[in-house]
Amino acid sequence: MSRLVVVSNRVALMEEGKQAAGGLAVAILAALKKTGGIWFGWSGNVVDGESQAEPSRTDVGRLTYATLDLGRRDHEEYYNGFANQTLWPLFHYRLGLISVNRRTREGYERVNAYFADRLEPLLRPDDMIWVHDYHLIPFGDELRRRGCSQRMGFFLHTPFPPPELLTALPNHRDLIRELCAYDLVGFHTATDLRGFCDYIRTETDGTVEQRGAYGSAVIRAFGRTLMAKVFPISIDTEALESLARTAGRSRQAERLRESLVGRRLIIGVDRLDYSKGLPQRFAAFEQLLESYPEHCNRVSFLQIAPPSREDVPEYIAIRRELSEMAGRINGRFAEFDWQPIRYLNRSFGQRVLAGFYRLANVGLVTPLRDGMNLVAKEYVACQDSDNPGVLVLSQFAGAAHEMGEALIVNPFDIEGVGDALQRALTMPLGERKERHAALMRTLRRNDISSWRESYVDALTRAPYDFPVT
Ligand code: ADQ
Repeated sequence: MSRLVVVSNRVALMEEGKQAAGGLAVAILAALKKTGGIWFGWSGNVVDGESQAEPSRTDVGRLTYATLDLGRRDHEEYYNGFANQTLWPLFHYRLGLISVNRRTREGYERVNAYFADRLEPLLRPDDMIWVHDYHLIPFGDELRRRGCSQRMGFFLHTPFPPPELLTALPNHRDLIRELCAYDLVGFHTATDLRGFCDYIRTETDGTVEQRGAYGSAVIRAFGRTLMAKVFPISIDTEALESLARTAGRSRQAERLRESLVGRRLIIGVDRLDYSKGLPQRFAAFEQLLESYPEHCNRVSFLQIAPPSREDVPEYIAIRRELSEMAGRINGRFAEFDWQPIRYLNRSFGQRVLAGFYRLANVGLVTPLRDGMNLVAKEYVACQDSDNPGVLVLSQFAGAAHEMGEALIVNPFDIEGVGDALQRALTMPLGERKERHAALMRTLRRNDISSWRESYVDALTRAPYDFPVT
C-alpha cells in the first residue's frame, strides 16, 4: 500500500484531545490517522533571517510530522502577502480587497520552490502526495520540475472563482498552468469545479470533458491530462454525535444554560474573517429584535470568533467594526439583566463547543462566500434528535449544496435573515425534527471518512488513462 504524504501550509502538531481552530487541521489529522505517512509544511513559527534549512521531524505512531520554520521575509511575502492578501480575497470573490504586487507573488513562488526542495529527499517512488489549499498551488509543478513523477493531488479548501474574477490576477495563466501539474484537483462544490472548467475553456487552448452532472471533468491543458472532481469535505459525524450527547452536561454547558435563565440561544462560531459575513449577521440579529420585539429579553446571541491573520490590515479593520457593532447593538437593546449579543474573541475545545451547539436553538452560519463551512455540519450533528435546533445557512456556503433542508438565506439580505431567524425561533417541533433527520442522513452518508476515502481512491487510480470520446 502506498504511503500518503500530506502537504499543507500549516502543520498543526496536535496532542491527543486538543483541537486547532481551522477546518483543514481537523480534517487532515482524521485522514492521516488511518493511513499513516508524512505531514509536511510550515511549523507556524517565524524566525529572524532565513527560513529553516532542514525540516524538524517528529514521529507520532505511524505518522511523521516534518515541519519548517519560515524566515520573516518569506512569511511576510508568501503567507501574509500573496496567500492572504491576494489569493484569499480573490478566491472569495472580493476583488475590492485584493492587493497585487510582484514582490509578494515572487515570495509565494520562492517559498513553494523551497518547500519542494525540502520535501523531495523524503519521498519514495510510490508515495501518493496530497497537497492542500491555495498557499501551495505551485508546489506540484515545483516537484515535477525536480523530476518527481509520483501521483499528486491537490485539494482547494476555498471557493474557486469564475474566470471573470480570476483574470483580475496578473499572470493568472501561470497559476492555472501550475495547478494542471497535479493528476487530480479537488473542489468542494460543482460551482467551484465549473469556475475551473470555464477558465480552461475560455482562457487556454485546453479541453474539458464533463462527466456526470458536473461531478467531475477530464481536463487536457498545458500538455497534461488531469481529473478535476467535486469532493465535499465533511465532519466525523458519528464521533460528534456521541460527543454532543454528554457534552451538553459539561460544566461549561451547564454554566451557559444557567446564565440563559430560560432564554433561547442563537449561536455563531467562526474564525474572525471578513468572508464569514459577521457584520451582516450582527445587523440581522438587530433586525430580528427590531422587527419582532417579542424576542427582546427572550433571546441571546452568542458569537464566538477567535481572531486570525492579525498581521493583515483587513482583519484588524473587521475586528474593530465588529466590536463597535456589538457595543452599539447591546447599548441599544440591553436590559440591566440581559445582554443581547455575547461576543467572544477566543476559541474553545471541541467538547465545549459541542455542548454549546447542543444548547443552541439556532445555528447561524452566514458567510458571504465559503468553501464548505464545517461549523454548519457540526452544529447539526450536535443536536438532540428529539428536540433539534434549526440551522440558518447562507446560500453562498459550499455546505448549502448538500444541506438544502436548512433555512437557506442570502446573507446580504439583512431583513431576509432577520425573518429566517424569526421562522427558526418559532418553528414547530415536527418540522424541526424532519429537517434535522434529513440533514443527518446526508451527514452520515458523507462524513470525513468517505471524503478522505473517495479522494484517496481517485488519486490511487492516477495517472488516468482516459478513453478519448
Ligand atoms: P475555515 O475558514 O476555518 O476553513 P470552517 O469550515 O468553518 O472554516 O472550519 C472551522 C473549524 O474550526 C471548525 O471545525 C470549527 O469547529 C473550528 N472552530 C471555528 N471557530 C472555533 C472556535 N472559536 N473555537 C474552536 N474551534 C473553532 C476552511 C474553509 C472552509 C472549509 C474548511 C475545510 O474556509 O470553507 O470548510 O477550510 O475545508
